[in-house]
Amino acid sequence: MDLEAVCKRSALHAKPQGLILQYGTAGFRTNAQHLDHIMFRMGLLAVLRSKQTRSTIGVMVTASHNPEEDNGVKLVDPLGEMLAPSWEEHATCLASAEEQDVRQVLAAIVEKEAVDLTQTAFVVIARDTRPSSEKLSQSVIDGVTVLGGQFHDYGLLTTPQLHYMVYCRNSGGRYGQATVEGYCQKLSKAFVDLTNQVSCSGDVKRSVKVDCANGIGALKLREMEHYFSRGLSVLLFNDGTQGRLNHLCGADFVKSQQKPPQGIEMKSGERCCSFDGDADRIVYYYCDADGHFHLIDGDKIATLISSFLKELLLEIGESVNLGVVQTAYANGSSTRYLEEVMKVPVYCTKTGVKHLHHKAQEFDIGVYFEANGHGTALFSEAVEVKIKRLAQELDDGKGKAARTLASIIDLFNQAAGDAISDMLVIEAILALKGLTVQQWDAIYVDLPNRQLKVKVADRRVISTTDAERQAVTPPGLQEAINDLVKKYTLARAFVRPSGTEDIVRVYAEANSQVSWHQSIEFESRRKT
Ligand code: 16G
Ligand code: ZN
Repeated sequence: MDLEAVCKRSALHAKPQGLILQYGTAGFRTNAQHLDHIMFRMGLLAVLRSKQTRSTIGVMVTASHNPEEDNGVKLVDPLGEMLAPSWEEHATCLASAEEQDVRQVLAAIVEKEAVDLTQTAFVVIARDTRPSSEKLSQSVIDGVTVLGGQFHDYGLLTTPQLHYMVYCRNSGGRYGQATVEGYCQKLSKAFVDLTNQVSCSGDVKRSVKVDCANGIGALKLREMEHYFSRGLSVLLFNDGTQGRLNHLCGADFVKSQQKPPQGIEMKSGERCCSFDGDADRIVYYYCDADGHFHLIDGDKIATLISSFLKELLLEIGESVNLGVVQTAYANGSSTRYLEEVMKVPVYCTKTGVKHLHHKAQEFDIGVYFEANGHGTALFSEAVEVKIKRLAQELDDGKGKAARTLASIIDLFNQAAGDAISDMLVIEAILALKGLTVQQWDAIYVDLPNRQLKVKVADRRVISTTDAERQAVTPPGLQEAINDLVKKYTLARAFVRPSGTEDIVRVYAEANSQVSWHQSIEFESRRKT
């Protein structure tokens, strides 16, 4: 490692004095103007991680659903997963080091992680459509090359596409071809195989309206739609030709505001969905005949998917351990429906994809979704091999179910939650089951809920346990929440510090939106 050269080059990507940023839930994120040094240093770190794991490492330049002027970066580990927690700490240390300390911090990481510097390194890079992304990804490349790493720049990709490329490269082609074409072909073949099973009794072609948040999702759907257009037509809105990225549109806007995005025309009963800015989240919605808006979030997506998988497994007659992973934000109705009606075990983890992904890996089939629409399904290698064998061997009803399941397995992006892949899975399941969007929505009724952001002086005074559902500190907080919650039926509430913003998030749900005071008033009026 030529530290002299590294330091010289680092000075060209100088860190603003005193600026401290943390590798948060989804990497570094802030205003794009403050990120040049972070990008360069993440290029350096990716090389070290690649040497240590002897694998290809990914670097994605994006700030997902955040405003257009922001940007961010995250590293992708060998199996397409989020960076390991110990390396998140190294990332924070390296990013916070003053210029003169960079050399020392690098050396410390090499020593602590026993990085063999003689190993070769390979890094793949991609970026979203933000105006700042291209220059920032050049800074990543600068960091990679100064440490002697080799790289491939994919240019514009969705975040889950980059995760997919990393996984493909490190699985020796077993998972798929590490090209955009390989990705499009794998998913489209699976989708067309599935939708070909649906009887074509003069059916009008299925279609879905997609709000692309003015981001990369539009470009990538356009690139791919001709591969599957026989089975589905996608009508793109907010495709980036006019509006600003994530502005009044996209999955995060729709989920948090519980209203349709601007720029989409909705007719009653039409299926619509929204991606976020880097296309790793999706939510569905529709308007009913009275013009009321209905949101179908990650919880209902997880329910549709896990119910379908469970039905297929029953038909095939294989006993496979299937579990669903959620976070504290999952609507209580979804958890109850999965546990009590579907008899599927449900687990709760902390917020952040890495926690859900990790838990889901413990099952033969693990379905995980955050209520905000990030999620996928993971299949153990043993299950995948078994199902694909049964799909070839069996010729009866069981064989048909096995072939359906085999295609569904191929349709999921098992490296990360992926709006495009999830959309195709959902569209295939709805088509195969002959469900309308209203019928899907009617599986269960969401408990009314609210989520608020509260600005506080220091959010770190709040610490939590039990997958963020209980506050440990400050003293008295949890007791106060308990006192309120016990006044209501099916009520739940929690408070946690955000991992991505300098705020505290407050969540509450109950079987009615009527407050305790209102209901007491109502009761006493009724009696008089
Ligand atoms: C990030 C996370 C997401 C989380 C959200 C809010 C990833 C890839 N994304 O978008 O999982 O729900 O932040 O987190 O991990 P927060 O409530 O801690 O701010
Ligand atoms: Zn995202």
